[in-house]
Amino acid sequence: MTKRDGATQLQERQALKRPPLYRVLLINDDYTPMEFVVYVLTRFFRKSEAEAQRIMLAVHHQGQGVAGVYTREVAETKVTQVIGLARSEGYPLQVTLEPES
Ligand code: TYC
Repeated sequence: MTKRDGATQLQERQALKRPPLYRVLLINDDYTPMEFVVYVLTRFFRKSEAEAQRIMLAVHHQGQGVAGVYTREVAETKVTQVIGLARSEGYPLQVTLEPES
């Protein structure tokens, strides 16, 4: 059997490796309406109404919570879109990324 060279072996390992994942975190504040946060969770993070309510209340009581887990580009796009919508409505909602592990 033909032995692959070092560069080819490296490419093969990287093709098998999972991409790094990032948590999108919602941060609590005193001004963003609960209804808006629930809407964001259903629209951008594809949560059911019940799950969105649960996550929103967890953030409200605990200060932050996970909206979803995605690859870097997808997570960054969601942060940009959610902050854009929040600001266009005049809300201070903060959304950030953190590496999953
Ligand atoms: N604390 C807000 C309120 O009482 C609701 C809220 C929840 C805001 C989650 C932001 O990420 C948030 N209206």
